[in-house]
Amino acid sequence: MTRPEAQLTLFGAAEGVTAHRARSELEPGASVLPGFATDEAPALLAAIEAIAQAAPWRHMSTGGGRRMSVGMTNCGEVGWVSDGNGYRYDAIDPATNRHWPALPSVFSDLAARAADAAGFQTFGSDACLINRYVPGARLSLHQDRNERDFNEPIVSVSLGVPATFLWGGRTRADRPRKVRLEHGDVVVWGAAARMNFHGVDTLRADAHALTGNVRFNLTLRRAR
Ligand code: MD3
Ligand code: FE
Repeated sequence: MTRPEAQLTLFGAAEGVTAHRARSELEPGASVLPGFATDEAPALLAAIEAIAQAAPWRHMSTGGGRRMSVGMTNCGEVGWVSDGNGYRYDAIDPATNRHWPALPSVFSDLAARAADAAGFQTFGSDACLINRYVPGARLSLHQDRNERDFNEPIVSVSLGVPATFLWGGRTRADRPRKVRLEHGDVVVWGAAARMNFHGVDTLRADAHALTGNVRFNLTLRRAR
């Protein structure tokens, strides 16, 4: 949703280092909210740590049977899993045979506020995929198509080491644009942008005060 008057609004921490980066739309439906999650980052990171205690990091297999370099876990009603039988959302964590940990309100509240700021006033998340990148990890170009309703946006939160996000087009052949995503940045992906191909370039060795050499990415979704 394009709201020209909002383009001048600064989001995120009032005195934060990202305050000079204005909100922007990558294209209609994809809104970047620089630093929107910076204040909550310590609480988000603590929640990630607790979730990973109950549902450990794992490297899932792609459809082709290759081990993904990104470590993953989930929280919420269902979690995204990939195991060679394909990709799906499952209420049970195959690594523990238990339900995934609950979606913390610090995740779902943040996602609702970000979606609202981007023009999606009714978004309620029920699942969160948590990605963990160490130096050398990457996520190849893909679409997110396992969710039930593609009219619902996805809210992503970047934490820790910055990454080069690859923003593709409607087909795999469209050459991706490079977008730097930094600690605290939130992006809301919906409407016309929801089915675009996207990925993450190989993470370089770097250090962040709160995460060391790691980048985390949360994607808050309405899966069901
Ligand atoms: C655009 N994660 O988990 S977040 C993913 O940084 C994923 O870990 C990346 O792609 C990461 O599926 C990128 C940005 C993102 C997430 C979901 C999208 C962009 C999207 C869904 C549709 C369009
Ligand atoms: Fe994705």
